[in-house]
Amino acid sequence: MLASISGSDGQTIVREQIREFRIKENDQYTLWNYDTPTPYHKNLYGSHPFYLEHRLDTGKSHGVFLRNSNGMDINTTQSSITYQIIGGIIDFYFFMGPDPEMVVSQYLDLIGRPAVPPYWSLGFHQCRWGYKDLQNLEDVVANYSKANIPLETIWNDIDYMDKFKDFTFDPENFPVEKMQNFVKNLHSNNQHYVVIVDPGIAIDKNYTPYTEGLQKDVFIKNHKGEVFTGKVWPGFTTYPDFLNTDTISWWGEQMKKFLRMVAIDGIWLDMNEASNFCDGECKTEKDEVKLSLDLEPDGGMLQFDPNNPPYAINNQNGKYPLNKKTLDMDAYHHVDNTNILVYNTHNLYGLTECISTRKALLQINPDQRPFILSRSTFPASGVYAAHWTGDNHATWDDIYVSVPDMLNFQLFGIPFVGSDICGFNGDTTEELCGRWMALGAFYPFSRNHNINTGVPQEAYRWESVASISREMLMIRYRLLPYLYTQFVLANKGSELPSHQMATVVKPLFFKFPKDEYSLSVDWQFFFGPAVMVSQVFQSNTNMLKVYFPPGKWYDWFTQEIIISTDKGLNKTLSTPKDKIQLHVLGGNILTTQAPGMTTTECRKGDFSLLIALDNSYKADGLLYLDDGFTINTKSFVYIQYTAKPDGVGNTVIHAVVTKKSGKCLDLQVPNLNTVTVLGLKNKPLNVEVNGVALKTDSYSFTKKILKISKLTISMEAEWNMKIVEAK
Ligand code: MIG
Repeated sequence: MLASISGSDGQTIVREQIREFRIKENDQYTLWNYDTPTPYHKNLYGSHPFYLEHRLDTGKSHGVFLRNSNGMDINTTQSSITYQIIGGIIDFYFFMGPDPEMVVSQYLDLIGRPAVPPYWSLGFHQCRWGYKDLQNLEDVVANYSKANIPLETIWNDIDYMDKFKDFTFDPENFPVEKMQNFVKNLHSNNQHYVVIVDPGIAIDKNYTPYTEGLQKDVFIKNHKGEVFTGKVWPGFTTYPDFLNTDTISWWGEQMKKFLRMVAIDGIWLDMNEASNFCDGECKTEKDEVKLSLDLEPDGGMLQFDPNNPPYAINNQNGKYPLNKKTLDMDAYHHVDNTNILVYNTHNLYGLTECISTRKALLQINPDQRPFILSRSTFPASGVYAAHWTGDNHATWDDIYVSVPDMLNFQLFGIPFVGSDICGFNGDTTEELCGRWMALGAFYPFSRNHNINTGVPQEAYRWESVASISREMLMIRYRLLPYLYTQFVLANKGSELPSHQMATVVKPLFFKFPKDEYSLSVDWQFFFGPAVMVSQVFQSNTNMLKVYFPPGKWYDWFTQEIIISTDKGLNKTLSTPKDKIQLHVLGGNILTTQAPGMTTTECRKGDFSLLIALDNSYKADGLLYLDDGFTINTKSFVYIQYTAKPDGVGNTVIHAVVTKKSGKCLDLQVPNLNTVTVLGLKNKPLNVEVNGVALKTDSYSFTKKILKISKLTISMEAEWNMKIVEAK
């Protein structure tokens, strides 16, 4: 998986999928989807043969995509990239940008633009492996509520299943009737429920997903034409052949029965690399430890052992056989009377499972945006699913790498991404978990999750963590209209030529393509176009060095101005455990909404505008509103805000509203109640809205902050505001 960022002129620096922001020189990147706890510099869950190169001398970027799903090694030198591919087609695409956001947008126009998430899925999620019974789930939900920390969604890992079988509930610990009731209660509190589904289907003649699947012939075959057998959580399993249309309809049927049983809101797809506890086929316990299989070359199709082709890609830095912890490469799919070897499709397994799952969910609820979270990804996965970065560790190193991870996936067209907050493997600590909850409040996908053997790490477990979680999640919730707008813009892309967006969070250099230092920063990021997030990634530290690219900045909490000159500014700021650094970049208009404990409640809050003027006293911003759940809705409100000097010393704010109405907007759109203007040149004398002067008690001007409140401006009609300033 390659993303990339480049250093000085012409020199290509790209980075690997995970843990590294830039591709290094004289290095090797192996693309082969693999299930392993996030390692350093090894092939991982997804493959993205795409890189972006940025050149500082011109401030311009371009992108290169090799559309190929086979295994490959990519080698870099100071001046070249060499692809060593073990099969498939060689189709190269070049994206000319010229700015980084445009490169990504052009790439997404080719592979498919990311889905707009359902609004609720932007809320905070709690998960863990080890919620062992319904009571356990109920306690977690109640504890969140008691602690006054917003919880939008409670998740179940494999614990809910009956003997780890897909589409079942354990009759003892998660009885269906009680689960129905539980989910009904969640829904009446505007909360949600998501469960894990693994691709492996248990081999058991009393299990209908298996027997129906056999009957419909939907499973991948081994080289002898028998159903391929591997081993995962439920024991021996088959693997659905998601390239086959019969499989897609069988999977859809299973999903339909499952969701009729319990009204689950979203599906979490794990183990879809596809992961296998055996190396290739295994039919007995003994096979499980076998390293490589004694394979016959496949009748004329390949003149070599497909698990060990003549060129060995550097699988797991050890040139492991291709079937290591996955299927045999001579297993095959059946597509339109043709057999297609897993050798060629391996990297597509997770993607095709997402496509089938999205199709299934859309058949069940045709008008509703599905929510799917996938571990394995390939170009286009973002069209169907969100992504979490897998099994990280509860370490200071891993909270840091979650930032470059998340930024990489913006380049891959899967902007809805986040890492397991507080860390998956190992025992988290109060201090780390607090820092992580604060950072994770600004992940596009915000979920706390850990392994069953780790210490419990829900946000309410420590008072200090509870308190920072409350505060930071409330900021996230306040910013939901702004966050949601970025997802819509990424989805619409070139439909909005003047605002062609592709990412939801951004590396600093996306906004400052000519600033040298910005290019090196992989520890800070932009949440949307305007809010820069910087967090401490060390134990026992109260001070944080924050880099400010050139411009006018405002502290989110104090609204104090920070001016950074042409060279940029490194400033050390006091950042104790109950704080994170958030700075608004001048030149932006942000729409916020009074927050509540759920996203549903948040949608009822009054709107506010935060107008952060730049050095030339200008700012702009976009807002998109719709019902938040209807797929491809034609009913929306789209607002373009501008603020600028009027030429005679006043500031004029203008909202241009495009409204497509229908009955989709689910509630009365609340009014705009408050406008805050930061960075005015002169003292305001009076404020007019649509030509009518406001009463003087409806605004205040202290510390150069103009706060206008008690407004009742409709979000659905054009308006303007004039701030008459002292000359
Ligand atoms: O073999 O379902 O990445 O999030 O908790 C481990 C149990 C399987 C790996 C996932 C992780 C999940 C775990 N799964």
